[in-house]
Amino acid sequence: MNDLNVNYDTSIPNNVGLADDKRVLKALEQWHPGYLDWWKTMGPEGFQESLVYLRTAVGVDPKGWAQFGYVRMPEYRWGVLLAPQEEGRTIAFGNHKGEPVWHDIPGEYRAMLRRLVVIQGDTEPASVEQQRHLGATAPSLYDMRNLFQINVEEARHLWAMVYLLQKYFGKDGREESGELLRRRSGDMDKPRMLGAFNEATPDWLSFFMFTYFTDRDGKMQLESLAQSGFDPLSRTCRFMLTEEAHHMFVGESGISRVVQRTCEAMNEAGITDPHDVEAVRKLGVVDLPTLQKKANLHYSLSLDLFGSEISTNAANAFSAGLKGRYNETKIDDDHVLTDATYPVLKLVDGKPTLVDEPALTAINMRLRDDYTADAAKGVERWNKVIAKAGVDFKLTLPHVAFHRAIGEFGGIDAAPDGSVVDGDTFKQRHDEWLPSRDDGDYIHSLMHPCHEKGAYADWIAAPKVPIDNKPGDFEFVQIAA
Ligand code: BYC
Ligand code: FE
Ligand code: FE
Repeated sequence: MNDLNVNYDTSIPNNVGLADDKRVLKALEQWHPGYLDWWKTMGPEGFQESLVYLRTAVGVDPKGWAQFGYVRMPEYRWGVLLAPQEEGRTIAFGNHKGEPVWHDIPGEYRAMLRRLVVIQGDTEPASVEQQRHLGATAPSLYDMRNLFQINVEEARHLWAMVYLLQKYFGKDGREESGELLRRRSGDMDKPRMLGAFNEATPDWLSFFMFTYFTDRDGKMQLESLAQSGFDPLSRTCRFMLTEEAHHMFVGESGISRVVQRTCEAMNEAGITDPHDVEAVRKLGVVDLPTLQKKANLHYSLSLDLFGSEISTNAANAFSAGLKGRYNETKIDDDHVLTDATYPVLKLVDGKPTLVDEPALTAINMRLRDDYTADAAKGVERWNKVIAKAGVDFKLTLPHVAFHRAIGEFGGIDAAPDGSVVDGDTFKQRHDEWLPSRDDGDYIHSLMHPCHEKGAYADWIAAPKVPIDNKPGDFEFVQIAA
């Protein structure tokens, strides 16, 4: 079978030869009804009967894998898609560097791999649960389509991890696949595994910030797992990354459109002080200081997803050849890191200070640094929109010590500039640094649905880049009565 094409003849579309792999096909078919149940109860609220203009993967060739068409979400063909196998691929890092990649689970690393796959799998349905209420307040049909596209793809990412669990982890894998459908974002008793995935996504600003900042953690983690010596994991992550690009685009362009609309409204009204929040809010747009606070929140929550700066888990996964660094093969070093060091930001005498640490245990720190550099680029593009409009304001990323729950700065309070403050000061200034209840109420007041073809809510500009070359007034969702 040509693994560039997806086989749609089996009940589960795939390019992994499921038709000839009866055991795994059966296991997935048994898991499927529970999955659909989850989708119907925890997936997008409403709109399940609506026709959504979605892309579906028909191949894994980066040049032409997508086909667009109207689909009812529960009928979306979730499938198992792996990037094509690379002949002769070898492990690029760690103690097995240079050895051929594994096509089956290396027994000694089974537990470590299972943990990585389960954590990755857990985030995917969590994000769908977090976003399930947003359809009702979509600022346009275009935005609603993007939301649902992301939701079906995150759900497909769950399939991707469940395939690995079912194929390679036997009974444990079956149990973990069931648990992935049982945990719930934000649930007191059965929460999702990582912090950020139990937070609310209460409005569309949070949605855009989440897809910009948190999906970008997804990108970095998937890039690291794409380096894996366990080839099926590497191949599945490589295909997931092609979908991830759109998620981050939705976030970046979403915020950019909000910024643009705000600046336009300010200019039309002759408001020159972006900090005059009251005046800007009278225009029915999102004031830039509130946008900054939303960014502070979602960036800091996302930083926690990198784990502790110093981590033996990360060192072990690296040495085992299971999880590499971002762009591992392009890094100019020995890829084993026995003697190398890496500068880690630590709290020294009450101040964040760079300290050289063994590079092996600093793998999480390095990935977080790469993430920050990547995240900063979009912020610069937002600032260009602001500058072009002649508004005197700059969005910034807060210091990594700000508002952290995990790692070196988890136990302290810091201001957005990284200076350590006492708990009372943090409480007093909380509403300057993070979205306040008042900010939440105001944003909530803007969240009215805009479901007419080609129309956009007043607080967001129309998009510049179309989807599938369709014009802005295309009926991206045919809403069922
Ligand atoms: N919340 O050694 P440590 C995505 C736990 S997003 C709660 O410092 P390690 C997506 C940790 O589990 C990408 N707990 O960290 C985005 C450990 O507990 P145990 C998801 C946390 O293991 C948008 C203990 O603290 N993929 O795809 O080096 C929409 C000590 O851990 C947190 C992955 O994350 C936290 N934030 O690194 C949809 C990749 N952080 O085991 C999808 C797989 C740490 O001692 N996961 N802990 O009980 C990993 O590579 C690693 O597990 C982590 C943590 C990077 C998450
Ligand atoms: Fe994902
Ligand atoms: Fe994503």
